[in-house]
Amino acid sequence: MKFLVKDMSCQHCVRRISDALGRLDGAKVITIDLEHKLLEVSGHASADAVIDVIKNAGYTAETK
Ligand SMILES: [Cu+2]
Repeated sequence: MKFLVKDMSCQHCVRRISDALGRLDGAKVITIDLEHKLLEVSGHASADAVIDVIKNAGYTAETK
């Protein structure tokens, strides 16, 4: 699954988002492309669950 996280702007954001997703069952971060604000996640977690976790971490994600 790929997501666009428009407000991910620095390594601090990357860290926060990957930490938050690390606590979501069934989600594994494959890549975080800070330059293009893209996030790739694998696993059985739903896109909605991933978006929720990112939202709770203080960011806005949409499927890409
Ligand atoms: Cu940041």
